[in-house]
Amino acid sequence: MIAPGLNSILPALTATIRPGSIFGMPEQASTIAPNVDLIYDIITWISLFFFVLIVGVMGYFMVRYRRTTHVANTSGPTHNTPLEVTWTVIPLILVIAIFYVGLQGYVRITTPPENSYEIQVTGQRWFWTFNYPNGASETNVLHVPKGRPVKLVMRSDDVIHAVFIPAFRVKQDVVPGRRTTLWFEATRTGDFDLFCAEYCGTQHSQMVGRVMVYEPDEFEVVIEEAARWIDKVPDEMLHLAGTQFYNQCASCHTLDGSKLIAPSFKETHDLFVNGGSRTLADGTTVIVDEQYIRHSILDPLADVVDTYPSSMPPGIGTQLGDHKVEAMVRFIMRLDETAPDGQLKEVTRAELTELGVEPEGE
Ligand code: HEC
Ligand SMILES: [Cu+2]
Repeated sequence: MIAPGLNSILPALTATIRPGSIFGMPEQASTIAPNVDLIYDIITWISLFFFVLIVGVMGYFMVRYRRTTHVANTSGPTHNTPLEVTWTVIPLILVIAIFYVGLQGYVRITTPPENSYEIQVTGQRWFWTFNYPNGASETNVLHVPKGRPVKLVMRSDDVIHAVFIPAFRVKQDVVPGRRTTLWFEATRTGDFDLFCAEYCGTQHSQMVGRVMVYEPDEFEVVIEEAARWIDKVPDEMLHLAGTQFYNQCASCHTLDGSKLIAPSFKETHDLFVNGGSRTLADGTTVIVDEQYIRHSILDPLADVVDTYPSSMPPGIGTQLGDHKVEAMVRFIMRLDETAPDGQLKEVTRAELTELGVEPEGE
């Protein structure tokens, strides 16, 4: 009777026991992921086993020893040495085993291999910047090679953030005034989620990125391209290149005139076009010209617009570098082209580097 039932249950059970698929874990895409899942599964199974055992026995005793008229009321046993030794020693062995496996995993997760590829990560409200050894800088997109250890060296420019890549089973706080590291080795190419896992303000839930994993040779190409594409944009297209960096400003500056914590770029643009001026926090007035816009990006703490907080990240201009700052200045000056009707114009990097080239034979 029992055998056929077991025959169908067991394969189903072993299929779910396979690390990664049980208890709703996401796909496994790093070398550490199977180990993390294994220890998680083991602990959960042990917990489930004892939960069923203890609650089952409790339920049984409740019924078996319920208060009836036929049972004599005697005082219960006070002591049982073999039983007490058993329920102490078995959990002790289990807990020591879990600690041992957990410690091993912890040491592995916190010790990046010597030959790791290093990427600098900056967390800011509310986006991620990834800087590569070759000078490439990407916002919210982390490119990594498959099959090579990658070490993230992370810092925050404002509050505490945390990098969390579920498919890699890694998570690490990013703390102001401190450098934290995190490493992983991706085992599959593809495109995975990256979340900020520390509540960091009103738009915390928007602070999401992607991890793109490539074959090593493809990675080299992608990263070269990421470092050089802006230099290939023809001068007359530079304002459109700004569309690629606007996501670094989007949490504070809108394009359609609505107010977040900073003036909308539409407002700045309109002032620029009409030769308008701004009253600053120190009471002085300044014409909104190209110079003013550039200065506002390069030195956010100077020229603070009246009634606004001076909360623009001070390092943002340095991080962008001259070429991209120039792109942003023109992006704002020509907002009617870069964001017509308050909608960011959709252009790809490939288009930007080819748009300016005259079609051959015409
Ligand atoms: C964390 C919020 C925040 C981010 C991100 C941010 N800014 Fe600002 N920005 C402000 C605030 C607040 C002001 C107004 C106070 C001041 O002038 O410093 C401002 C002012 C400005 C001004 C002057 C606008 C005017 O109308 O006078 C410019 C230009 C500007 N920012 C450009 C940028 C660019 C370009 C980016 C992205 C690369 C950016 N900002 C990212 C908060 C931000
Ligand atoms: Cu965050």
